[in-house]
Order: sequence, then C-alpha cells, then structure tokens
Amino acid sequence: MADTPQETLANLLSEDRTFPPSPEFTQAANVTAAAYDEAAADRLAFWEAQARRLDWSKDWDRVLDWDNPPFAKWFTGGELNVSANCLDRHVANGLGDRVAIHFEGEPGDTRAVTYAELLDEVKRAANALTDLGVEAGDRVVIYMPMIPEAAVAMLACARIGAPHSVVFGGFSAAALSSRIDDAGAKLVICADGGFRKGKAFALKPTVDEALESCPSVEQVLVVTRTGQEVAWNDRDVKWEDAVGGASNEHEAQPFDAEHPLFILYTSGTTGKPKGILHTSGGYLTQASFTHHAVFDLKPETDVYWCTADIGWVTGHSYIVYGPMSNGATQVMYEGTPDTPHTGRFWEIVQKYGVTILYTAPTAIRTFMKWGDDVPAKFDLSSLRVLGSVGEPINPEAWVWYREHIGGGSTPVVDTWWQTETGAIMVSPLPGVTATKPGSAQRPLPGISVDVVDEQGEAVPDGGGGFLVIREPWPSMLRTIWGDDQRFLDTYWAHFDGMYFAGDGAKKDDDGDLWLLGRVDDIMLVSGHNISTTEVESALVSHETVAEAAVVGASDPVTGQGIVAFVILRGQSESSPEHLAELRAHVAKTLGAIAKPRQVIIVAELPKTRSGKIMRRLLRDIAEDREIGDVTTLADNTVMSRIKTGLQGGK
Ligand code: 6R9
Repeated sequence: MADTPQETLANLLSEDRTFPPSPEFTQAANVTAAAYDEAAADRLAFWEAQARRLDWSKDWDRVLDWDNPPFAKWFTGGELNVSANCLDRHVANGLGDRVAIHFEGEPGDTRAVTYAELLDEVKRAANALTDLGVEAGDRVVIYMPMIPEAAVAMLACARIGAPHSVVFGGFSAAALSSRIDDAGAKLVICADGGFRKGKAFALKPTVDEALESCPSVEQVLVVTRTGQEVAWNDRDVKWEDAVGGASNEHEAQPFDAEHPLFILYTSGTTGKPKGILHTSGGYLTQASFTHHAVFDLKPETDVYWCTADIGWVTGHSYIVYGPMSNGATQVMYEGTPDTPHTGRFWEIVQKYGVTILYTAPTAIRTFMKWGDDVPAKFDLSSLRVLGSVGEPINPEAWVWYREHIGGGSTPVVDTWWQTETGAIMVSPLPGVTATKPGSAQRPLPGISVDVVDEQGEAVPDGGGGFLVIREPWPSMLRTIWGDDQRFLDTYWAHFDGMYFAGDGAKKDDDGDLWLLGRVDDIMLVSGHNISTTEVESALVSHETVAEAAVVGASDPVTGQGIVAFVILRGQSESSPEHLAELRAHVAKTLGAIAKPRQVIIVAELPKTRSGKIMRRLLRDIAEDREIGDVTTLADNTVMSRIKTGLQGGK
C-alpha cells in the first residue's frame, strides 16, 4: 500500500446500461428498500435487529463500545456460541435432515452431509480437540483441501473457543511456518493431501517441513483424503482415530461476543503477513445478515454454491459462517474448473440445481476465454442470483456472466469487501437495486463507505479518490494479531477518524461506487493518476480479449508508461495490426492519455490463490527486473513460463 495517497484519480470509464430487478424478484425478496431507511434512521438499532437473527445465551449491555477508537467492541456483555448458531439451532428446529453440504470431490466422489450429521461430526471433533489439550483461546492452524472436514475443523474450533487460522493448502512450508509461528499455534489440522487438476497433491510433507521451525506446535491431526503414503511422527494423530473414536455428546459453551473467532493472514505485498483478527458476535451478525440480504437466500429451496477456497476470507464468511448460520444447503467442490473438462462448473450447477452462484472475476474471464459454447451445453436455468468477489469485475465480464450463465435475467451482485471488513460492505441488493455492469454500487444498509480526496474530503458525484469507511461496522477486524501499532498505522493513520481500505474508487453521476483497484497499482502517466482497472476493462471490452492486466512501467518521457498483458479469447490470433488496434481501442474508449505504450500477448497471468492478479510481478517483467517474491502465487511456475513465452516471441 502506498504510504500516502496521491492526487485524485482520473475518471475515465462510463457505463449507461442498467438492469432493474423483475417485479417478481422484488416481491419475494428477503430485504427491501426499507432496510436503507431503517439503517439511516438508527444505525445501531438496525444492527441490533440483525444480531437478533442469531441465538444468544446472554443479551448484550451495549450495541457498540467505541470509547477507545479504533478498537471497537460490539454487543458487549453478550454471549453466544458461533458453532451452535451454525448447527445446533437448526437441528433443534427440526432441520437435521436438511443437506448442509453436497460435497463433490474432484475425482468425482460425492457425499451429502446433513445438518444432523455435520453437528455429530463437529461434536466429535470438538471432543477430540479437547482431548488433545486444546483449550479456549489456544490457536489452531488448519491446512486442508476443500473437503467437508475443513469446515468441520473450523466449526469444532469455534465450538470450543479456540481461534483458528486457516492457511491455503498449497502455500509453501515457509509461508505456513511463518503463519504458525506468528499465531503461536498449538495444533495443526491438515490432510495427507487433496485432488487438483486430475492428480493427488501432498500437504502433510509441507507441514512436516514447516514444523521444523515451529516449536509451539504440540500435535498434528491428519485427515486421510488421498490415502497417499505419508511420513509419520510421534506428534501425528489420525483424524479418523481421534475424531472417529470421540463421543458425539458435546454441549456448546457460550463465549463473550468479543471472544476471538479466527485469525486470517492477508498476504500483504511486502513485509510479514498481517494476522487479521475477527471476533464472534459482531462478525457472525454481519456475515449472516449480508448472506441473507445480498444472496436473497431462501434456505428451504435454494442450493447455494460459493466456489472460493476455505483458505480465503470468502470461504470463511460465505461457505462456513454466513451460509451455515442461515441453514443453507450448499455445494462444496474440491477441484479446479477445467478438470476433467472445461464444463465442470456447469455440470455441477446442472447436477445439483444450483440457484445462487458466488465466484470471482478471474473465473468468469477464464470462462469467457474458453468460449460461450461450453456453458451453453448445460441446463443452467436453476440459477437466480449470481455474485462476484475478489477484484473489480470488468463491465464486459459482468454482461457475459449475466447473459451466458444467468440466461440474461438473473441479478448480478458485485460485492466489495476485504479480509479486514469480515463481510460484504458494498453491493447491490438483488431485489432492490437496478444493477450496473462493473459497479459495486451502494454501501449496504448500516454501512457508511465513502470516497474522499487526499485531504479526506468527500468527493462529489463524478469524482474519484480513496475508499474509506466512516463508521465502525460489526464484522470489522479488531486488530492485527499481536501488533496494535501496525493496525493503527496501516488502516487509521491516513485519514483522521476513518478506515482507509487501500483501494481507489470513484462515484459516478448517480453516486454509485466503482472500485478501481489497489492504490499501489495506480499508474501515474504524464501527471495523471490512472487506474489499472479502467484500462483493463477497456481492453476486455474488445471482442478478441478475455483478460488483461495492466501495469505502469517507468518511462523517461511520461513518468510511467502503460504496459498491458493480454490473454486472447477462444481462437483469436494476434498480429502487429491487431496489437495496434487494441492500443487504439483503449484510446478510443478512455482517451489518448490511457493508450498503452505496449501490448503483450500472454497465455496466462500471475494470480494469487484467491484469483487476484499480482501486478507487481508483471511490473518486474515490464521494467526488466529480477522477479520478486512469488510465494503467494497459486502456481509459482507461471512467471518463468510468461518470461520464456516473451523471449520465444521476440
Ligand atoms: C473478499 C476479498 C480485498 C481486496 C479489496 C479490493 C479487492 C474484493 C472486490 C474488490 C473490486 C470487488 N476486491 N472484492 N475490488 N470489486 N467486488 O477479496 O478479500 O482477499 O482481503 O481482498 O480485494 O482491492 O481491497 P481480500
């Protein structure tokens, strides 16, 4: 993140298309326009009403304690058990036979787990963790593939008040050990491995390697997923023995609303990863409410599918805590979208009759690249809400998603939020908002997001600047684990009394919000701040382009010159004329100032496990430097392939 925000962002892209919800959708929607008025009239009363959607063992004394800002406490004095809110209360309400998880393994193995079965397994796991000496307040690191046991492990930790810290399966031993160390974890829960891209991959050896430098860890609980050979140490315990052999009787104890629920590490571009701390009552209130409101979940009839990994905050809030607190039936898929074929996602939607799909722009752009004919082979008519998260969604990708996946009629909700915010902050409401391709639009009821200039003054409609949050919100991070000072410096030091999200944004003439990417990625061309997002969206609006990543490379004349890395759609081919046409297309769409100095065709782009493009690595290529730290890449061999491709193409 840039130390100080620079000048106001140029505002280049405009969008006139809007899609109001159908009257039928509005009629049946969970949340209506009245929610905005209620929250505007009394924000705290609004959140108090949302907290009442949960079961509390003890009522709170105060909704918000903001006596020592920016250290917030929500629902102080209140007590609840997060796991009981996700499981026990549904079973007590006679919903034990409802499927909680339709699991689809990558090799094609399937399991349907009901709420009663999930509760049974979580109770056993809670007992097993207690038997292994884990107590309330002890930290547990979870390093697993996308299998039901990952959710079981999280809910069992929550049940006994042991904060979990989930690390992406696939992170290196060094990344894993630095997180285990920072959290001071006592136990690691992992699997032998998982399935990805048609092959079994191993996790346990990485844990063994990581633990060489982690003295805090006493035991490792290992789930058998692939059955591959693994080295066995004295500290290792088989999940099947410990959990399988434990009692399924377990009474969940209530914890304070501010009891730590989890720590999740954000990669951060430099320095050591930040352990974002979330607590119980406020977090669950907002995760649960936003899931109900933004996806319009009808738990009796909907089949919900969030394609995120459990190691990303999206997996925490919108696979585990939000959906399960609402009693959702959901699909959990272990693998990649192109195994064994590029229609795998659509085959799953058709098979389970998925009604609500939540995925990332990176996936949508990949589907565009694979071609319209792939989803067209499947029956996707069950879908009624489509969501997007993780990066700005280019207007063309948004329109493609609605057309080719949503049959031209489903609302598309572009949801802006962060690990730090814990839950969705800015998004359309599907039964209320006339949606606009590419815009996340409005802060949700009870949330006060704004765009300010470098002095911290709100920009008028039509202006661009920095996204801030003016008032505390229930699921906000409470601090950075073990480092209050870094919490203050990172988020609260830029603008007086406001949370700085690190993202650039603009307000259009209707006051709708457009996210323009991380402030560190913003380019400075001939004295103008230009967002990577807008140039990328202009490129993606060309019929031959599926995906684009744009960086500013130092330029002797303009300060920075725009270099675009482009992936072509389907069978498209490039030529010098085509490259010139792409550059001209950007100039025509956004103005001459945004015309790329260079367009480079590539087959893939460097992305994190949650699908975010790592522009910093592309900047290294554009400026002909040694490639920087690649440890958080989904595939750390991609950079050498991109480089080789470039050399080969010269
Ligand atoms: C949930 C999640 C947070 C950063 C955030 C922003 C980007 C996420 C977005 C979006 C534009 C959206 N981001 N959703 N940008 N539109 N709908 O992604 O959390 O991994 O912590 O990343 O992702 O830059 O600041 P996290």
